[in-house]
Amino acid sequence: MNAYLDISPEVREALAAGKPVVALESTIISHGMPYPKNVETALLVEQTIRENGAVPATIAIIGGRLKAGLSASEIEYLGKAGRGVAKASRRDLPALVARGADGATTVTTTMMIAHMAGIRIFATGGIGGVHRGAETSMDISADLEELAQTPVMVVCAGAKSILDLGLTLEYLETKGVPVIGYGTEELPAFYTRKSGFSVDYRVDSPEELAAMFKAQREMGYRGGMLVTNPIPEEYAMDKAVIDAAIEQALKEATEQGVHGKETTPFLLSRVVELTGGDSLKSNIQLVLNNARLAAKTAAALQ
Ligand code: PSU
Ligand code: MN
Repeated sequence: MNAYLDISPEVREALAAGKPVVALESTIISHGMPYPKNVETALLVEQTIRENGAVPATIAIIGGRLKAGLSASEIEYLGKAGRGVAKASRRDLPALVARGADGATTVTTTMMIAHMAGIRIFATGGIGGVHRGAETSMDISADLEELAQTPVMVVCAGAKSILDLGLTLEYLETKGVPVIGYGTEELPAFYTRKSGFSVDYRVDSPEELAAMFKAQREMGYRGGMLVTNPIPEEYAMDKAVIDAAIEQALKEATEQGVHGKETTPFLLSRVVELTGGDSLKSNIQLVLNNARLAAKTAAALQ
């Protein structure tokens, strides 16, 4: 057992009993949505996981401890602190742990800690990827490398077009990460159901997702699997509206010289502001939709 890891009693019992468990990230709470909607959403996502037959394990770093399974007051704390909590990627864990600090886990570190705890499925909103202009900035999210090396299934709503979606798919192909479309042949673009890019395989049931993941594991693959689940039609945004907000946010980021780990949180919060909260409603609904699919797939895997 990892000396730095705390698994909550509920999650520990579920894992020991072979019950389905779904991991959830905390960067989406501290950096991805404004308070108090972030806390309400995080708790609603946990409830949705339970209603669909699995146990939620929200992941974060608190006081230097790697946590799998948070209490409601820990979620409230992370949501209220917002951007005051460090965004923790793979390179940050040694410093945060040694210093006894707090950290909001990204897709990367949530996969790492889920795997340490023995959790195989993780639901979130969107993943990081290859940024637009990466051919000069070299800004490529560590999420892609983590998918290549950590055996966790990540259920998301695709990726936002703040990224270069074509290059993101090329990178995943090079790294051998299967990209699955749930009920679609097309990669969803987070706020919208379509991106113009194809996924590798279309799957139409949680059972088939579980079978693919099981085959990947039993063949001894090192890496994970990316499941992209389109936002429900009724909550999808108008493509022209969201594209305009993203272009504006990208322009401001360039003008203000935003770079490094600040780029993604800056773009996400500007898009929310520029769409006057509409994008936040879509964001919440797509996360709930992913939580349902992840819980059913975790149950199918047991
Ligand atoms: N994309 C989203 N919502 C998010 C993130 C990305 O649509 O909340 C967060 C996730 O935690 C993801 C991280 O792992 O941002 C990626 O950051 P970066 O691009 O700096 O790797
Ligand atoms: Mn980056």
